[in-house]
Parts: sequence; structure tokens; C-alpha cells
Amino acid sequence: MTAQPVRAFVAFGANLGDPATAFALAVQRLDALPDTRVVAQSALYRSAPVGVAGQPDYINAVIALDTTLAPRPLLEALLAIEHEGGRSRAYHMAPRTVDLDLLLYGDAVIDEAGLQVPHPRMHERAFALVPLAEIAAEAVIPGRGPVAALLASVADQAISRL
Ligand code: PH2
Ligand code: MG
Ligand code: MG
Repeated sequence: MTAQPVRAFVAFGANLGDPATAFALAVQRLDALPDTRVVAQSALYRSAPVGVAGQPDYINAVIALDTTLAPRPLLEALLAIEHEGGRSRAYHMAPRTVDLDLLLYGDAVIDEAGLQVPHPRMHERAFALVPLAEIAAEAVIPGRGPVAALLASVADQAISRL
């Protein structure tokens, strides 16, 4: 029996190096994962750093996947793609060449070490919600509600489509 694919959403963020190239590499690597297909990618957005001061602006985007990978192997694949993209972890919230965060995995709610889905802060971040709404206007964040309804609450956060 073949497992039914799950629609998952991955956030891309970068504020060092060449974000557009890192994004293209991430999309290509995600699409090449076993039993995984990239079904949509948002535009790139420039956003002011949230939760950290004195850093360059971020380039953010969201990628939609259909996958039969379970959440933990998918997370491990994201970390491997970050590693390939030159991600170093000098300190918490350090500027980075590529950050790939699992936002949503179908309607799953997961709270395990290193793996929290929905991403626990996505509902309050324009840099996640705006690109997500672009490619999945109907998306619902389990426990938080429709993405479209959450956009108004982040309207004060600086973000612009490139
Ligand atoms: N990522 C963070 C912290 N702050 N701010 C923006 N604008 N974009 C990000 O991707 C981002 C952030 C931690 O991962
Ligand atoms: Mg992040
Ligand atoms: Mg991350």
C-alpha cells in the first residue's frame, strides 16, 4: 500500500550570502527528496528582522510540498539542505545563509524535541504568513485558524515582495 501524500509547507529565510541562489538550491533539493514533490513556491520577500536587532534584512519565502516522508525524516532533510547551503550556527538567531523551518505538515500537531508543528511562532510572523497566504490562501494553522484571518494581526510588520 502506498501512503497518501501530505501537503507540507516549509519556510525559507536567509540574511547572509546570496539568498536567491540559496532559495533555488533549496527548492531543487526538496523536489529531489524521495517521495516528495514541490508543488508551489512563493515569491521572495524582504522583511525586517523579527526578534533580533542589528542584522541585515531577511529574504523570506514559503515552499509547498507533497510528500510521503514522515515529519521527522522531512525535518532531517531540511537540516541536511541547510548544511549543504553553508548554514552555521554561531549563536541563537545568528545571521544565516539558509534557514528551512517546517511550518505545517497537513493538519498534524506535533510537539517533540526539535520538532514542533505547526511552527510555534508562525501565526505572529508576517514573514511566514504573507508568503504562505500567497501560495495557499485557504491554509489553516491547527489551533490558530485560517492564515487569511491572521494576516491583519501582522500588518504592522515590514515586508515587501521582491
Ligand atoms: N528568522 C528568525 C528570526 N527573525 N526575521 C525575519 N524577518 N525573517 C526570518 O526568517 C527570521 C527573523 C529565526 O529563524
Ligand atoms: Mg527560523
Ligand atoms: Mg530554523
